[in-house]
Amino acid sequence: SVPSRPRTAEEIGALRERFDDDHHRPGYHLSTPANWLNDPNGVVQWNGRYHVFYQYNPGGPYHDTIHWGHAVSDDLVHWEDEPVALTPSPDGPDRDGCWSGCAVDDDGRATILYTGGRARDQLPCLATTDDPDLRSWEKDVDNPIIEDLPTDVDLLATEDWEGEFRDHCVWQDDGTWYQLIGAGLADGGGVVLLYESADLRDWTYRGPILSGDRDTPQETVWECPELLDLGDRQLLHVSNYEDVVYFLGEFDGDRFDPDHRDKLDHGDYYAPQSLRADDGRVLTWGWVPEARDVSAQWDAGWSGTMSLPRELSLAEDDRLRQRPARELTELRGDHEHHEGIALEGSETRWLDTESRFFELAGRFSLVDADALELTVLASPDGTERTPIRYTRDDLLEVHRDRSSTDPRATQGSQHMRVTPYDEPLDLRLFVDGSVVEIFANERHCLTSRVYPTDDDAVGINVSAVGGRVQIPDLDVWELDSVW
Ligand code: DQQ
Repeated sequence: SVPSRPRTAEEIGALRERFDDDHHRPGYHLSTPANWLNDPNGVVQWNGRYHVFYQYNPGGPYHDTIHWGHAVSDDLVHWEDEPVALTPSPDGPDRDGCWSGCAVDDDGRATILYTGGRARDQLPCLATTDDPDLRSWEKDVDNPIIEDLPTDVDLLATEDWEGEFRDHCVWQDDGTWYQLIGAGLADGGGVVLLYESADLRDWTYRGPILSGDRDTPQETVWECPELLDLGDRQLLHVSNYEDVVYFLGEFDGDRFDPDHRDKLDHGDYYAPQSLRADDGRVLTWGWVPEARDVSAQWDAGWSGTMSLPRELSLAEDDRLRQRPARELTELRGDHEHHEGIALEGSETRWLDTESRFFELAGRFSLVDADALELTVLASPDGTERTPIRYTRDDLLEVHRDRSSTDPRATQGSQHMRVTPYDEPLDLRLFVDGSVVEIFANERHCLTSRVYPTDDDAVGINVSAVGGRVQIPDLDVWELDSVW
């Protein structure tokens, strides 16, 4: 007999126990109780509580018939599983999936705009709730609320879709609602389209606010656009199938004029979404996909996790600042502290901490060395290890060739440039089961997935490469689980 699907928050939460012995499961990153997770959706602080919904397939660890999963937190650190919030309606325009969307406050009523998928259509849908816990949602009888693709722009049609047209960022300004939708253009290039409305239901198409380079293959579609007001400047980010690209610049109400472009994260990170907290902070989560093949995901029984919540703001030089949310220091447990570590030649120093669940914070200076290596998840004989290398060329590289002996784990290195900075390099690193999330100089992020097989792959060491290295401060804290 087929077991009935868990429905209450308790039943859903109980699914987690199945993975208690899985040392690749994140302990303090927001994750699904089981099965598949991708994009964060509808992130909002509502009645003081933080809600993160997410693309969820309760049927298995693969992307299909997407629902909206739901987790809630009082402190941004500890999370509770909630019942599934949105389920595809068999006769509805979201029959094949409730795809990504956002939540807004419509004069006291929580309202979601999301993409409904049915056959070759993907069109905007709306749902509302008066439930203070945001558990039960009512879909609008007039869904899809935008019934047709815009006609004065030629959108890319594919084998799967009438037009690549999805994902929503919605805000209100002076009584008018504005909406961004991600899309692809028929003659090439991703694009962000602007709509406006008086009531969140009747929408008028205004035009593209920014489009991508039509000759760059990975710019075919821009998914999950989001516009953030960072005070003096605005930030627009889009996910282009490979990376999350952000632009800093100015939005004049019609067009976005960018003057700086970079990636929000240089590793395994996609389709982020942000909320404006009651205290004014912009807090952002991104989907951290797996970097192992589908058979390994199937065996694991779960796939995907969220990044840590990140605080986004403008730095003094008007560039983007990204820091882990300050609340995360609550998780800090056993602590190891060092001052003035000096290493020479190819000297290696092992730390006392042995863990898969920790935060490391330090400052690192290449005195005359070519590089330094901070190695995590190292087995005692070094068979498995993940070196994070900081080089004289201002690169930070995560080397995954030795991270796992499992051939199903993705190998190869990931890297990012860590300028501008003031020496020494300031690093905060979070290791959580199979997640390595790095913040450099409170600006640049790289999130990586690694899957050591050895239960003893818990060592941490630092070493110099070809010269002297100084580490003025180094702290390691073991971190608790948040579920
Ligand atoms: N994921 C959703 C889409 C979005 C994509 C489907 C980005 O709405 O474009 O699960 O990862």
